[in-house]
Amino acid sequence: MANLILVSNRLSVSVEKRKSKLEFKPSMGGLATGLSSLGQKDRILRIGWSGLAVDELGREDRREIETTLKREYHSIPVELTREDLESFYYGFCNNVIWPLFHYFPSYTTYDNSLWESYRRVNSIYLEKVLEAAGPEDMIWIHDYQLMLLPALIREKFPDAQIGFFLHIPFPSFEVFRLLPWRTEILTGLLGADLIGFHAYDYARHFISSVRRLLGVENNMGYVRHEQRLSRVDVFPMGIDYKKYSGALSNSGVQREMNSAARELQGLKVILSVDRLDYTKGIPERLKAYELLLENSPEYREKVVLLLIAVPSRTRVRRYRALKREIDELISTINGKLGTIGWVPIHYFYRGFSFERLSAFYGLADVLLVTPLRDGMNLVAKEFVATHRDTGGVLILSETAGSAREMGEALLINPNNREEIASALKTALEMDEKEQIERNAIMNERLSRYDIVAWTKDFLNKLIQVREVQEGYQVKKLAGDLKSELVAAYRQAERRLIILDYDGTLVPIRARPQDAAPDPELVDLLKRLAADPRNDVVVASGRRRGMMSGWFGNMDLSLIACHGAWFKPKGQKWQLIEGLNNEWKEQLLPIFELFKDRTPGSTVEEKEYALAWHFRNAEPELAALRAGEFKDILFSVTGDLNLDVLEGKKVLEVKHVNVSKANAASLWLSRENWQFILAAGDDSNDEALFAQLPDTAYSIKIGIDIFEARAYLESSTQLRQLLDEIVK
Ligand code: ADQ
Repeated sequence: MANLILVSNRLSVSVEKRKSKLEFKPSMGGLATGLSSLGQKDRILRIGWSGLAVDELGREDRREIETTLKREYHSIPVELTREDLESFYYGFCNNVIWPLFHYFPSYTTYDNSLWESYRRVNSIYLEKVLEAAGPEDMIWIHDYQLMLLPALIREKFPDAQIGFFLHIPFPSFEVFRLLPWRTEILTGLLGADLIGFHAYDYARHFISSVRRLLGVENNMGYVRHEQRLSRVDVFPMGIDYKKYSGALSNSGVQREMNSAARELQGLKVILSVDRLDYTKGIPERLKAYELLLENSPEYREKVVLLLIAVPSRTRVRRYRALKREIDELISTINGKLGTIGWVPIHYFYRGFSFERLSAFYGLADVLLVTPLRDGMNLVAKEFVATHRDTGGVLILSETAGSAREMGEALLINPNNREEIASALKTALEMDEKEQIERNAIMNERLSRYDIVAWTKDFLNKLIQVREVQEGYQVKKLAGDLKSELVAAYRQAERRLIILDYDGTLVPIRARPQDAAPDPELVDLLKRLAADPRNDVVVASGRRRGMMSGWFGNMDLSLIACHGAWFKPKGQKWQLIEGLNNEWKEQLLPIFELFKDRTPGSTVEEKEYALAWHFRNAEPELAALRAGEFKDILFSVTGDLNLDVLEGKKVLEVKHVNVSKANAASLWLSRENWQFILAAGDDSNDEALFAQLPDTAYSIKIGIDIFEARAYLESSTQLRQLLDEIVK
């Protein structure tokens, strides 16, 4: 097995210096549990920052850190200076990406020097990866601090298996586009074979940004960029389920619970646990609690809010300001509503051990999780797992990733104070049986897709992507298959060559009239046609007039209008039998309607077909309308002997007898060809490929092949092939 290399901003062990002595503090986070389930411990290596600025350490300390981390924790430290941390971590990561990706554009600073630092530090991580990894290793990169790293590694190790997981939301295109360095970030991420997100919406936003900014389409979650296939998929992170679901029977947890319960004196407990961050909606939560106590005085002296905030990013001004705001709000509420025997809010500004935190989970009647945005939120999952067999109500913001999997929680809009207050009331009064039922359903889900399943799922998908990529590699027209084709061509006395035009012999253009054959193509076709053993058919959806204009003076056969018209070489145009046009009158108004509703799209009336082109329309809108239009077309064309054809950014309706496959069959049945080659780029061509004999060479331009025997990546590659055989 190759090694698995895990790269993240921080290592799972953090190093601190106390009284000139180094202390190593491993944190058993969820991911560590997931990885330990894989076994193969000594094949897993971690790369990340240790927690200390390298320029604030002596040479001895640096050496000790490096050797201890390597020996005891299988970890390699990335050395960052104080300046790197200021501009990269506090600067770009936490003042640019973090606020923007959590929909706080007004908190975002667009400073080019911070971006330069982000690029530089990603390269420092790259150096460590190159020192530690071999070209065949599996590399799993975590989170928003390292979004350029996948492409940087790819450049050095083209064959490495690289996975990337984003732990925070990926924002909608309208927000992401604000970033001056948006294209570089997308390109950086697309260096990975697999890009994972917590929720479907984040994956959708990423794909939409890739489409709009790089012009790259996705096909069932696969994105092709610079001849590489990457997969985009959803992996909602799970928790260490065994640990939390068994917490209440853990003796350490029980001890903590007993001592805390004594102090709480029978009050109903509302719990709130987060890092102190503006995305978590803590002030809004406090105000909602205040509203509950004001509107429903009967809860005074009956409930208590335990607010746990873990210090976070305390060097950033905004976080210090938020801390002041929270401190003040708590004193105001406690001062206004408290009594001698009762403090409404107990506030803890520190981290807790697993035992203490689980004791709070276990004691709480309600967990109040109201982030304004949160990639996932594991606290919500940990609480529900702790209450596997007991009551306890989760109130959860609908803008947290975990809300997608926890529909049995009381879901709230975190900006709606009244709604949160009323959810609190519902929670405090909810029948215990109902609480247990809701928790049981959520527990079933949490137990199935826990951190172990999550880790395995991600790594398995990473392996699968490789298989899909290799599958495509096999089907690429290269190596033996290509030599076989060239040899077969040379030996054959009678050859049939059927070539689609747009997207096959020339690249697709925004305006169809711009795609006239260039002198090189004219020369190539003439040379092919000049060999008396060849019958070269150019088969297109274009009109007869245009085809005659472009190719009339060459010794070619032609098929026009997707097969409505055909012209064997040296003869006149002929019409396929059994066509009629009566249906057009009925369908034209629907085509016009969709043209008007989709700015930038056009309707083309052909002799025996109608086409709606949406290449120049706004892509999202066009995709939406195309779906709608297809539905309508399929329902109205069913009994009219019509076919709906989906091309590249075009929907076309034509009589069933009009098809390239149908027209080409006239050539196929005419004689016993010793060599057949057909090339095309869309589903229309695939229908033609399907009816060719097995010995024929059918070539799709583009990787989305179904019937074709092989593919080439571009019209340039096809032209090179034709040039080679005709030489
Ligand atoms: P966070 O923003 O840190 O993580 P979250 O998912 O809630 O948020 O994880 C917090 C973790 O810290 C939990 O496992 C919890 O047990 C622990 N924790 C919280 N308070 C604690 C305390 N007082 N003492 C000790 N431990 C405490 C980012 C994203 C999230 C995403 C995670 C994982 O912002 O959206 O869910 O990564 O991908």
